[in-house]
Amino acid sequence: MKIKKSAVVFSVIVMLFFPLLPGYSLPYAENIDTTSGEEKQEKAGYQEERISSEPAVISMFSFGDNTALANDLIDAISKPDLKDRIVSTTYEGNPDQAAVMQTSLQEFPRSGNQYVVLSTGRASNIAGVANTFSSVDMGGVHIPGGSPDGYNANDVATLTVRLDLTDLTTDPEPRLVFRYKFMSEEPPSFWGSQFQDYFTAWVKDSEGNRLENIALLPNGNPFTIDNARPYMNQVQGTSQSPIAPFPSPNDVVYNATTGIHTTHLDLTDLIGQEIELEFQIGDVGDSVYDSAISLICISCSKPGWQQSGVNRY
Ligand SMILES: [Ca+2]
Ligand SMILES: [Ca+2]
Repeated sequence: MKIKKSAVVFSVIVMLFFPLLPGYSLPYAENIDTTSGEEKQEKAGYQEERISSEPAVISMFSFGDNTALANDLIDAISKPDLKDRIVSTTYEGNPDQAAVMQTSLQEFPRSGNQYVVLSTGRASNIAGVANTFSSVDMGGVHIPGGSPDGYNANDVATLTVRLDLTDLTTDPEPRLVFRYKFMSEEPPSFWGSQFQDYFTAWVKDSEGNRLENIALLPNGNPFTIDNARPYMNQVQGTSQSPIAPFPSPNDVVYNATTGIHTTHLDLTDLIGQEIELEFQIGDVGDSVYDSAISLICISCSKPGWQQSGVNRY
């Protein structure tokens, strides 16, 4: 079944990193982004046929206890001031969809020596060049209606850290910061399609209820294939045989990447409670063809990052 699916890969690279809280200097500048229905529908403009619309394996089961993996991932990207507040970590998904990386790719790691990749494919296989086509059905977690657009999500990888903010103070203003890059094999053929792979970072309350997605593009929209398009290299050709402009540096298998984005969350209103931060990546519409390599950058606490999301953060 996997073989019949001729099409596109996608993947997402998320580079996260958390400096945090007390003692953390507020933003200067740096950054930003420069590279720049559940029913299958053939849309005008498709340059290649995409045959599968459902994952080979619909799985909503757990992949078992991933506590050790979750701890490794969060530990790799957390600043000391964040580590002091960690209550617990969890990872849900195929374990091969997440990895701590040290190989220099896409300007990661930054000031530290490692970063984390969350992918809808195999996280350890992201290195390459844009015209390397790679796509994997990981038989991963399926979430009906799980994408920001309400489409079914497949090969979902979710990393969550629970933080204790009970003794946080307002001087200096407490902030949660992370940096990331979104990459995909979906462009260019599936821009304007239903294959809206996504990345979200939800702040959740102590009960685990989602409060707000704080991984937002500069215009305030969530990270999906179409939303991110204006912030990605405008790759040409097809998704399986892309042509320049490629991501710069051209060192991953993804056809298009955003620049590095930074989210700053003012924690003042959350003082006195425990919260969760949930990072999630998903394939949408199908789950094949991604040779996932997602990077998450961690552990470099470099103050002065200008936020690229909406101003309230
Ligand atoms: Ca996809
Ligand atoms: Ca996949």
